[in-house]
Amino acid sequence: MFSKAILRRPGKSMIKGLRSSDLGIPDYDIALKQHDNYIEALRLCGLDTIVMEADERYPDSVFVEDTSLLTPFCAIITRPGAESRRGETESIRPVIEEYYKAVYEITSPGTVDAGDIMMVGSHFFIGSSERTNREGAEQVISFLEIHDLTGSLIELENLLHLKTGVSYLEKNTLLAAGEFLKKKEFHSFDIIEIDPSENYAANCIWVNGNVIVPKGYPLTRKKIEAAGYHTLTVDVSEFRKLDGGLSCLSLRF
Ligand code: CIR
Repeated sequence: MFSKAILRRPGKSMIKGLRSSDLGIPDYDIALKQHDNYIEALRLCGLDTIVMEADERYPDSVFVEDTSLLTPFCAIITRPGAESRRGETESIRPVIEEYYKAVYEITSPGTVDAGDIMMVGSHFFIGSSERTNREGAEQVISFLEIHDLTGSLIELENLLHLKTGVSYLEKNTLLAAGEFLKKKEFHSFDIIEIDPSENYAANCIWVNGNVIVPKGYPLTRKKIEAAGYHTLTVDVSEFRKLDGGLSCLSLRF
């Protein structure tokens, strides 16, 4: 169970955020409303929300998930793979230090975006991607092992981050799309398969028995409900334009 979430408000500079799609530039006012609704959904799931002010220096800083990995026993501040995002970690550190005694940090030449890390109980799957390199992943694993946690690497073929295509919904259940449907590492899980027309919805978040699903993906929502979960939906269309999903917008712990 989670009790808290850390978030950062989107800044006006988000319109200059990194993006690989042709979905257009996000509308800042709509993004703010969507962010309000996202915070509300987390609260409805029982979380206390710690909301940092926007940081206009970093257009992608609303995607706070990438800046740290929060586990039950320790926190790891990352070293984001994109040069333009490196400075985002500086202001997250004091917030995390309020809640964690054991805080580690990834150092050069390691790079890690925590959107590449999926927690499954005491094991952490780490996507090896354009943002997360082997050196960074090995540093993560060595910090986890200090606390009797484990980690393993998983190669990504096409996606930005591991959790762009797979989400753990507890109860040994994965929500998975595309390249993750056939990964040998995931054979022992019950898999809820994402219809290719709804690939974006592979990034959902489990929060205390509920699953938050992006608005506009009815097939996925139905499948998750059929698997016995209560769902909530939040529209995150403006964050999608920057390749961001539901998980990227908070650090839940
Ligand atoms: C980026 O390219 O870094 C941002 N525009 C999107 C980050 C999304 N984060 C995530 O999937 N964990």
